[in-house]
Amino acid sequence: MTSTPLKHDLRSVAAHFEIGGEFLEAAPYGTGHINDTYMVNYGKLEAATKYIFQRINHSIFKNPPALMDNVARVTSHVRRKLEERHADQIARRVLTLVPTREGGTWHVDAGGNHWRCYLFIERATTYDQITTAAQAREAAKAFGLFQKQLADLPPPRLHETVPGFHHSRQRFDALRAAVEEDPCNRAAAVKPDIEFCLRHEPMVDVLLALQARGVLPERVTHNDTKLNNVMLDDATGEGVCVIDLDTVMPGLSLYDFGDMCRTACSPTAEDERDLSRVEARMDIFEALVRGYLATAGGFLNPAEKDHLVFSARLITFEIGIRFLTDHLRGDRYFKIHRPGHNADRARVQFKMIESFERREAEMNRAVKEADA
Ligand code: ADP
Ligand code: GN1
Ligand code: MG
Repeated sequence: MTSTPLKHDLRSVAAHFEIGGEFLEAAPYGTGHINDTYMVNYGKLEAATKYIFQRINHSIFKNPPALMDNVARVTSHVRRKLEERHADQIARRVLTLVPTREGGTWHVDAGGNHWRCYLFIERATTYDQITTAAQAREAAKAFGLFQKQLADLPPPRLHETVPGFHHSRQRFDALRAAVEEDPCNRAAAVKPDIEFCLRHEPMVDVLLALQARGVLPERVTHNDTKLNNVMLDDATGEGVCVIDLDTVMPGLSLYDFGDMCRTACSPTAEDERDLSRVEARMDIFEALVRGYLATAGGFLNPAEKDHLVFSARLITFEIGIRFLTDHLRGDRYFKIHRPGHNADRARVQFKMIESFERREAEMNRAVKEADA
């Protein structure tokens, strides 16, 4: 583990949680763009027990108690389902919140930061890029199963942890406002990217209009199904656990399917600088459709199935818009690791959209065949 001083004092945070044994060490973990995630080891080094600690990013999630209420309800519901069917290794199939010493699910430190702790899921890995169709199928199966497990979540409706999170019209309008204000004088340098967005504007209203007409139903969805939010079993490759539950809330099934395509279909990471490497892989798309329909096909309605291909373009567009907006606003939302990082990320999304557009007929065929 690293010896660089950490941004937070994990030893004192961890003391507030119901964990026995001796605190050994903590280190930053993962490549998420939003929260601060740490792996913390307890016990003896040769037989350490690992935990995941997370500081919830409260400038994005304005109501951490409501968010934690969602997470607790969702994880208990999924756990109950697993218990009912006598599933094996339940602690690896659903996130387990470790309680605080006061019996709550989060701790607020002196700086007003909200912390939570999960059991560490062993012998499984998250991938920023996937290499095989089997990985794509397993990931999509796991996200589809997650939607299915939550289809009968009892009321009340989950809290909207970020209002309008997938409201693509609002995301587009926010981009337009950022272009007009241009607070960091960056718009001129990304003119072709802005023009790309303006040309694609009509896309942003399509699913919202279908939802307003009652054609697409509201469901409980994950809303952030990028590939590194599902853990694949190291031994079997199975999509063993869906993680990063901060955005689980009411949404459209297509938001989840679209984001899987956005992150899995390109052979590159989402911030690749060599755009010639960015393209939509059809073997991966087919595997995503098959995996997703294997678990979600039973409850999706015909309109949802008819828009699977479109959702890949729309969600890729929406996230591209968000990266570009953040670049124009001075990188205040997504963590960046180099200048221009968000603009690079945006361009990968736009390149993917062009590739999805070229392959639309093939993609439609893949859905028809998988749904036959
Ligand atoms: P962010 O919202 O910042 O993306 P995540 O909840 O996705 O945060 O966590 C970041 C990374 O930490 C994940 O991609 C995963 O690799 C790892 N991780 C998160 N929770 C667990 C867990 N319970 N067990 C093992 N690894 C985890
Ligand atoms: C963020 O938290 P993380 O890194 O899994 C973002 C998603 C974006 C994604 C782009 C709460 O996901 O919406 O699609 O980055 N999460 C939030 O990589 O905004
Ligand atoms: Mg994540």
